[in-house]
Amino acid sequence: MAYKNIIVETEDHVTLIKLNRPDALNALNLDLLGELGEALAEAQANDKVRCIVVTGSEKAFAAGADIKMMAEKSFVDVFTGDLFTPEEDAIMRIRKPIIAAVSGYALGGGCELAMMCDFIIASDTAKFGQPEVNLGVMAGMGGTQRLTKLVGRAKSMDMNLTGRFMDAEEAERSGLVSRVVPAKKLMDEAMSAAAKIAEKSMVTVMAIKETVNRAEQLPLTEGILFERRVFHSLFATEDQKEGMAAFTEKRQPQFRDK
Ligand code: CO8
Repeated sequence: MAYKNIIVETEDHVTLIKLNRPDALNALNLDLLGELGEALAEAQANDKVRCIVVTGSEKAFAAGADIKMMAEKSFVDVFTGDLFTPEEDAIMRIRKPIIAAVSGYALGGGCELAMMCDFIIASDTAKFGQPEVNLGVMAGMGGTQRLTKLVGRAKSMDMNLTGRFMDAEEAERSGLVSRVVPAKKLMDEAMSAAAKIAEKSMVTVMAIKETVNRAEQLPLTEGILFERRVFHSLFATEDQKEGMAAFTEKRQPQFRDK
């Protein structure tokens, strides 16, 4: 598939999707988000792909939703057109793991897109923010919800109400990102994390993603029960037999996604 706003490469079981609107700091318009959704769906459908990495440029992961695209829209336009709902749904439907590799600005919809991924690896130049308040609007794709779950109410309120940016060090300390690495090492780190995931059983990996995501939705006892039942169900797989046999035989497991 030929894309205009993203660059997609698949190698060694990992699909790398690079947001590519350099003149607009990767601002998210409907064309870009549509292409992103298609590329993710292709990666989901391709049996060879075992992990996905989404990244931007050195200067910007994405500087937000495209302000120029939104500027003239009315309430009726965005409400009846359900702006960004199908695009968000397309991302959240993906069951394979998605890593966000963030360098530079991840603002507004850019920060929200990073948070829709399963975890964020940031370069030491990364800057996260929900500056929509400066535009007379507010976050619209998770910036008041996912961010609050990740960094807590105080920091989320601070970021959403003042529009201030959070640097990579604060983002790691606050639980928004899983690791921070020097800018030059960002892609190596993200691709090697993806390669590590790609070595595992895809059945197990997808079960883990689904179960961790339940933690945000369910009360603890229900979440623990869901986890226990999924754990039990993995004993129906050949990969469980292989993984445990490999451990006792002191060799590397050969998972077959069965
Ligand atoms: N939308 C459209 N164009 C943008 C955006 C954007 N969000 N951000 C940057 N650009 C464009 C600039 O207009 C400029 O283009 P041009 O040269 O044609 O004027 C080009 O990118 C380079 O930008 P700057 O010259 O401003 O670069 P600087 O290095 O001086 O500044 C900043 C970088 C600080 C990132 C600055 O560009 C900025 O503040 N950008 C806007 C950040 C922002 O407010 N983001 C929130 C947008 S609203 C939003 O995300 C709503 C989310 C809800 C739904 C999400 C769905 C995905």
